[in-house]
Amino acid sequence: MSVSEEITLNVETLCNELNKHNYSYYVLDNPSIPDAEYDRLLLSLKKLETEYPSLITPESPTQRVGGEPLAGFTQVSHELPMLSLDNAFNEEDMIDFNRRVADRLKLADKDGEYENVEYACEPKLDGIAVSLLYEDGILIRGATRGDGQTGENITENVRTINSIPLKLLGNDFPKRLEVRGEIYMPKSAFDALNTEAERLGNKPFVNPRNAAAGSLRQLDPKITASRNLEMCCYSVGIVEGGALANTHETSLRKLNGWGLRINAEMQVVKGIPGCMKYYNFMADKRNTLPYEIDGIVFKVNDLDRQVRLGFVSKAPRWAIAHKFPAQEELTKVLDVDFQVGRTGAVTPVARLAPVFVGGVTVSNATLHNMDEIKRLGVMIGDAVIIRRAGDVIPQIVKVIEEKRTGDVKSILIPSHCPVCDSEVLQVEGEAVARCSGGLFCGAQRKEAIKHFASRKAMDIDGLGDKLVEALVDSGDVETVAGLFTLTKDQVSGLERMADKSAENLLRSLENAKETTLARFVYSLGIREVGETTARTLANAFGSLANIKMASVESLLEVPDIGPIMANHIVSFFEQSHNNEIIDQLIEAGVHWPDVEIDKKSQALQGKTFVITGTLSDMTREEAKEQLLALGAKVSGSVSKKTHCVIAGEAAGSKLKKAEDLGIKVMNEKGFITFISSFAL
Ligand code: 5U1
Repeated sequence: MSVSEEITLNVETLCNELNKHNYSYYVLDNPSIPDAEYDRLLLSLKKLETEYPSLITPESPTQRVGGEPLAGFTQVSHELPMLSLDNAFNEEDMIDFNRRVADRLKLADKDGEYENVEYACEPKLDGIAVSLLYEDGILIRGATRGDGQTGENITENVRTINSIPLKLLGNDFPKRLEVRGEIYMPKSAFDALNTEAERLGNKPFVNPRNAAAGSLRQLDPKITASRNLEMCCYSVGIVEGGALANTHETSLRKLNGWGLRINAEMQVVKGIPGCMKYYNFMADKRNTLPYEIDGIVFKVNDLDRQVRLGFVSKAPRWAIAHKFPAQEELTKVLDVDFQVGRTGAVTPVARLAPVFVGGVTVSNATLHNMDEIKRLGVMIGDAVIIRRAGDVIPQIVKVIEEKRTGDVKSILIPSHCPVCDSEVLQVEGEAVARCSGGLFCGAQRKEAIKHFASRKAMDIDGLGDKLVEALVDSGDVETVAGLFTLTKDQVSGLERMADKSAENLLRSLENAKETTLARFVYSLGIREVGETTARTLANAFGSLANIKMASVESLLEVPDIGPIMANHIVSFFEQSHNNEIIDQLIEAGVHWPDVEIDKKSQALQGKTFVITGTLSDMTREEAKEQLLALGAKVSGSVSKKTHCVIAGEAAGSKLKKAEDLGIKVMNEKGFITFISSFAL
């Protein structure tokens, strides 16, 4: 049956329209239509293609995942070698690099001063380098870098990556265009993949880079398709039958216009001062980015200059990667101790041979629980890779089994608490083992008091961890209520406690007596009840008496409270010793106003806000309090789920992301007006 021109046109129009929406969604992070509408268009295209299979083209959005798994990967010979980068590890290396560039370009004036060379800079993604070849705008081949000369043909797999266009947009692209960049796994996709691996009892991936590599080297493209990989382009190889631009930056912007993703953090700076400023800025931002980076790449921006500089060995003279301090290092497990937490959880902690990682010297790493020890297969004496990213506590990510000698020891959970000698129990179905000593256990008592005194709980100024430990060890304080019967003599009798500090502590204790219901509930340390849940409980029930009386059923009616939490809350208030301590606290003068249960506390229920930049009339914490009081959620990062961003002075990437995603933005003045409207 010959297909009418009208139908052919319909199919073409649908393909083009869907490809444009893909671009808005996956490359620009700025969806142009609702998901449901996209699905409807895709369905229409699928229907037409099923009816008229001759109209199916390889670049149709229905054709991202092909047919059968491959038998193996064929080799690809790169027409132009895929270069690697030289590394710089400090400012001195960067100064040397800049001097080499300036000398070769003969930029020094008669006094030997250099002009400030323009550099394009962007994060160095921790992924897999790949090449994409487009002919007449159609993706015809994807290949790994391999050794730079020969890589593997991974066309079927790259086709499944949504941020890689199967067909370029527009019509001013070169006839043959080879685009190079990094395929990577975003942190969120990595976390989801490992959570699923754990659920299925499979071995998790060590880091997003390994996960991306493993996902790309799948013979079955359907598996690659399920891994949520992304691609970011950073250079070109073959350019025939058309031109790019005069600078690296504008060339990348052209690629972006043709539908390819480039890094939103790219900037052009001048000289080493500009490079170092950018490097430090990104080092601070590194852990908030949605992907892993291991340094910054600086490239001479002027493309003529790049040609004049050329390359040596396998690396260009016009580019350098300034690496961040490694976040993973090799070390040895010297021993394992067991710590007892506030809820009695007995946590194994690895004592490590000290190692410099992520910018600090690390000698301990939590092992979480016995399941984690089993999962890692770690033993005392093992060589391990440890990872410390930002402020996250160091983790052991992998045991290097090849380095294991005969001299290793198994890690066994103690049968009795290392602090109070009570039995350690493992509750069926729970990964955590717990000391059964309850408040009899000195460790649990100390942790409960530290939590009670902490800033988001009763906020007792001057009552730090060391002081709590001293007060419990001396026997002056046994429970949180005991804090309020402390005398000046007792406090000043402690080692290194001056009279003045003792007076200050007693004053802080007096001040802390005036609190809020939410803080008080949080300070009790009920399992699973964090700061936000405590606030939710206070807003939903209004008084401590109501919370105490609440049944599991009524708790379950409160948003965000699930069955586990509800059971913990009910059983906490069923225990007479908890009620005795609450009574003692109230008797000692701890008090709070009840909360009026009204619609106000639910006004922003289900809405997520992000606060960014500097506010002048209030702190960000105060703005957060106001939003939480109205039932809103306050998040640290902007996503498609964010309802509104409150942007103060000098708001940066979060504001930009909100604007890119089309999310509502309020300045501080607007926010004050908005919040005041709920006070009526
Ligand atoms: N951001 C970025 N990563 N990266 C890696 N740019 C960049 N350039 C590279 C490599 C290997 O090579 C250039 C020589 C094109």
